[in-house]
Amino acid sequence: MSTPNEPLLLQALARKPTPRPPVWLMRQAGRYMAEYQALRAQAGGFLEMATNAAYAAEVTLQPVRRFDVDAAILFSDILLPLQAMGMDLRFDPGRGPVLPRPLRDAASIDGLRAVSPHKHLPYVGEALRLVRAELDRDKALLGFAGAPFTLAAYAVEGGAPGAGMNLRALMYRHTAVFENLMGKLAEVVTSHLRYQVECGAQAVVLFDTWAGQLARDDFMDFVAPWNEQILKSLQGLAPRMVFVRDGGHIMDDVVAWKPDAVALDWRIPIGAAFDRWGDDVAIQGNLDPAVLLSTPEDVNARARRLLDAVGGRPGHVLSLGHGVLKATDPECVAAFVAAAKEAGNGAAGNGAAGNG
Ligand code: 1CP
Repeated sequence: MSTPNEPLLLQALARKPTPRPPVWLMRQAGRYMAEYQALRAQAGGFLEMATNAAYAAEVTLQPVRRFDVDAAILFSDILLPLQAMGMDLRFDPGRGPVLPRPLRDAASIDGLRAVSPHKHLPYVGEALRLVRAELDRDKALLGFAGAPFTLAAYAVEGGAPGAGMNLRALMYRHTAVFENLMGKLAEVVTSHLRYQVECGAQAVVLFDTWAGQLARDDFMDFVAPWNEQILKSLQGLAPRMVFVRDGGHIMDDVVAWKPDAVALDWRIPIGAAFDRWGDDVAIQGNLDPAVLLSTPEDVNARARRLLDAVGGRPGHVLSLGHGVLKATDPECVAAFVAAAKEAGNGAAGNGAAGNG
């Protein structure tokens, strides 16, 4: 049942008809915003900002204030639970995450510690509470975690996974060790997501950015059971969204886990996605983030074309197919958000038949 203040995003995740599609962007807080850069400099770095609840809350709210998006996503990173498990983690400017002691053998994986989120990740819960206190009731607050395979990719490669061959070697040659790692990660991910819901997250996103690298058979053998288990254990607690980059070949299988929503990257035509999965799940996406390197006019036109392809079918969340790029002009983000806001005026989507 729809309640007056129920955030538009939550209505869409329940596939209720909405007056316009809700909109938010992956990595909506980030280096393309001057106010983010300023706060990051003040905090001393990314990790200092993410592990301090006051900074994390403030930066979470920055894009909501500036663009009036329909959701705030906790400012954090999927890799922080690896740090909580005992791994060294740093973020090098220009290079991204670095884990200088990657997991390559059974002993290092056995040595990972079990995580109690309220004890080892307390800044996450605190930041969520601070954000909720500031956030309008019609905005949704999102929590998230990396899925076990994606976390394993960073932990085993020691940073950005690239082709991910160390992980693949572990997976194929030392399958029991790989499974031990996946089991430990699945446990941490589950408790971390539960903790976020307890602290105010109204929906959760499971990011499996790197699982789309696998052939379908391997995805089914090595990835699917863990993700399905995590989703099942959260069923009824909060709506669950799954993102798999490069996942066109396994999206039928992802939908079969019965998540509440799937987030698509830009390679999957969204109209066809609604034809195929729109009765089963809500669908988020999926403009190529590189389009936001063009002009505000182009971005707005491309977003409207996307909305036309959806044709106002319920269960759509307008978003990008991956995170906002650092070189993005904030005016292009504003133009993207405007396309969703204008859709309610019959300009595109939600029952309007025209092509803009
Ligand atoms: O300021 C900086 O230099 C840090 C840049 C940055 C930011 C803004 C990193 C390092 N993480 C984040 C925030 C972040 N990461 C969020 C916050 C909420 C939001 O969306 O606004 C979220 C949800 C993530 C999730 C994340 N981190 C994923 C999954 C989703 C995705 O983008 O695929 C992944 C794979 C990461 C790893 C990571 N952390 C940071 C970087 C630059 C990366 C990617 C590195 C790589 O290419 O492998």
